[in-house]
Amino acid sequence: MQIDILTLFPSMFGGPLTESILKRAQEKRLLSLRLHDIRNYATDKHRTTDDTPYGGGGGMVMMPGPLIDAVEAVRGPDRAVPVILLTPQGRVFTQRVAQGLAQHSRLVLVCGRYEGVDERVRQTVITDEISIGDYVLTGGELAAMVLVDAVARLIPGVLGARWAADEDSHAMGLLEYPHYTRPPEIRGLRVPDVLLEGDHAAVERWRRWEAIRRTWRRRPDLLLSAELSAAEQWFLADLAEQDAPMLL
Ligand code: 6GU
Repeated sequence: MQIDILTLFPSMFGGPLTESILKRAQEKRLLSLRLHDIRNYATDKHRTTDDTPYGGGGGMVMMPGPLIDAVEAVRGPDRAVPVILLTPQGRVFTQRVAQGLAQHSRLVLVCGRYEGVDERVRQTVITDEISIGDYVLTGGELAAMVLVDAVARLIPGVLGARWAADEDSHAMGLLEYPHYTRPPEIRGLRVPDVLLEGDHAAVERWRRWEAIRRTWRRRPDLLLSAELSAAEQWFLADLAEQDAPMLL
C-alpha cells in the first residue's frame, strides 16, 4: 500500500512511522509512506498557505489554491484513489473503518490545520473525511499517524502470523482477555491455575469468558453487536446479576 500524506509539518512524522513494525513494513515494501509539504505548492514569494476568513472572525483558513494543486499533483490522474481529510468534522475512525481503508492500494491523507480548510477543497478533491474521536487536536497530523498505524498493521504480512490482527480487541467485537507471563506468582498475585494446566480447550474458554467479563465492565456498549454463543449469553446474564459496568 502507498500512503501519501500532505501536511504543513512533515517533520512531525519522524518518530512514529519510522520505528518498529511500521519501519519493518516499509523495509519489506509492504508499505510506502510519502510525505509532501503543502508549502511547496504555494505560489507567492512568502510561500503562504493560509489566509483570514471571509466574513471576519478569528483564526486562519487553509487556502484552496495550494491545497488543491498539491492533492492533484500527488494523487495523479486516478480519481478512484481515496483522498481523506483529517478533521474533527469527519466520520469517526473505528476498527471497521480501518479494515475498509486497508483494502485500498493507495490512500492520500490531507492534514487540516488552523480553523479548517476552504470549503472548496472539500468540493473538488476530498472524497472522505475522518476524525479520530470527539476531542480537538491542533491539527490532523497526529490523527493521520493514528490512521496509518491502525491501517498498516492490517496489511497482510505486516504483523507476523503469530500476531495476526484477527484476534484484536475490537476486531472480535470484545476487549481482550487478561494476559500473564512468568513468574507464576509476584507480590502474592498468582497466575490463574487454568493457564498453567495445559488444557487448551479450557484456556480458550477461560479467555473468551474473561473477554466478555472485561467488556461488560468497561465497554458494555460493545456487547450490543458482539456475537455470543448461547452459553456465552448465559454467562453474560450471570455477570449482569453480579456486577454493574464501571462506566455509564
Ligand atoms: Cl482528524 N483533527 C483534529 N484537528 N482534531 C481531531 C481530529 C482530527 N480527530 C479528533 N480530533
